[in-house]
Amino acid sequence: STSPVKVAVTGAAGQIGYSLLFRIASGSLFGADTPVELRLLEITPALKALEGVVMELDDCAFPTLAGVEIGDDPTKIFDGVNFALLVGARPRGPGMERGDLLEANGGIFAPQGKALNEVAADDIRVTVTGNPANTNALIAMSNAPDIPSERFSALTRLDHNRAISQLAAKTGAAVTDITHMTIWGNHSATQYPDLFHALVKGQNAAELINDEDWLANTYIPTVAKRGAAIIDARGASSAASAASATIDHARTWAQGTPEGDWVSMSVRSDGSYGVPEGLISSFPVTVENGDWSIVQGLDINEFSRTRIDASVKELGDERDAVKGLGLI
Ligand code: NAX
Repeated sequence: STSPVKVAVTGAAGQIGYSLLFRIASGSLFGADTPVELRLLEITPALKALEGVVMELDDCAFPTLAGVEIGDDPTKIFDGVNFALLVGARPRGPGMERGDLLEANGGIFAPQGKALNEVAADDIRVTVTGNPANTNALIAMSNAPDIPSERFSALTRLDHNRAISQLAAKTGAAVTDITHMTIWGNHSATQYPDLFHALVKGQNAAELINDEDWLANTYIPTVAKRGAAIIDARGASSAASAASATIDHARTWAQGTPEGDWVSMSVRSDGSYGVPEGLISSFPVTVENGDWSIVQGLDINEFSRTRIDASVKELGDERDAVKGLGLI
C-alpha cells in the first residue's frame, strides 16, 4: 500500500473547509487508491468547532482517510506536508482599508510561509485560496526562500470554472465542449476571462459569439462579479464551488492537464505576456509531472491587452503596498 499524502488545510473550520475536507477525505483529490492524511490548521478559538468537523469526518468512515491532525501551530501542522491548501484568511471588515486588509493577511501568510519553509516536505506544493489570494501567495512565497517559487500558486480556477459555465450557457454547449479557457491577472473584479482563445467544440468562442458588446458588458462582469451575486442570493460567500475549484486546481497540479488543453492558475510570472516578473498572476498553464508551464505564443489583441494590463497593474499596486509594509 502507498504511504498517505499529507494535505494541510488552513481555515479548516470555515465554510470552504466544511466542503473541502470531505472531498479530499473521500478521494476526490488523489483518487480512491491513495490514502490521505489531513493536517488541519485553525486559530485557537475555532479549534472546538474544528473538533466537531473531525467528528463528522470520522463518522463518514472514508476508506481513503488515513488520519487527521488538528492544531493552531503551523510548524506542527505543516510538518512533512506534501500539499498545503491555504484557505483561512482575514476577511475585509467594515471600514477596513485595503492597506489594513493586506497587513492583517500579511500577519497570517508571512508566518505560514516561514513555517512551510521550515517543516514542509521537499515536494511541497502550496495553493492559496484565502483572499486577496494572489498577494497572499506572494507573501507566503517571499517568506519561504528555500522552497522553489514555482511551488506557490493562487486559486483562479473558480473564476475559470465560472467562465466555462457562463460560456456554455450562452452557446448551448456542454461544459465538456469548452476548452482553452483563460483567466488573466488578479482574482478580483479586475480579472479578465479571455474568449479570444477559448474554443467551443473546437470553434473560436469570440468568433462564434461575434458580439463585443455582450463580451464587454455582460460576460466579463458576470464572471468577475459572480462572487458578489452569490453573496446577494445566498447571504454567504461561495463555499462549495470554491472548495470544488480548490480540488480541481490541486488535482490538475498533481495529475496534469489533458492533452491539447490548458487551465488557469495564478503563478509566479517570468515576464510572459508583459506581466512583470515576480508577480503572482493568472495565466493559461499546462501541467506535466507536477510542474506547470505558462502557455507561450498566444496573440493578445487590443481588447485583451487593456484588460490584462489593468488587472496586472492592480497586482503591482498590491505588491508595492505589501513591500511598503515590510511583508515581502
Ligand atoms: P470563513 O470565514 O468561513 O472561514 C475562514 C476560516 O479561516 C475561519 O474558520 C478562521 O478561523 C480561519 N482562520 C483565520 N485566520 C487563520 C489563521 N491564521 N490560520 C488558520 N486559520 C485561520 O471563510 P470561507 O468562506 O471559508 O473563505 C475562506 C477564504 O477564501 C476567504 O478569504 C475568502 O475570501 C476566500 N475565497 C476565495 C475564493 C477564490 O476563488 N480564490 C472564492 C471563495 C472565497 O471568497
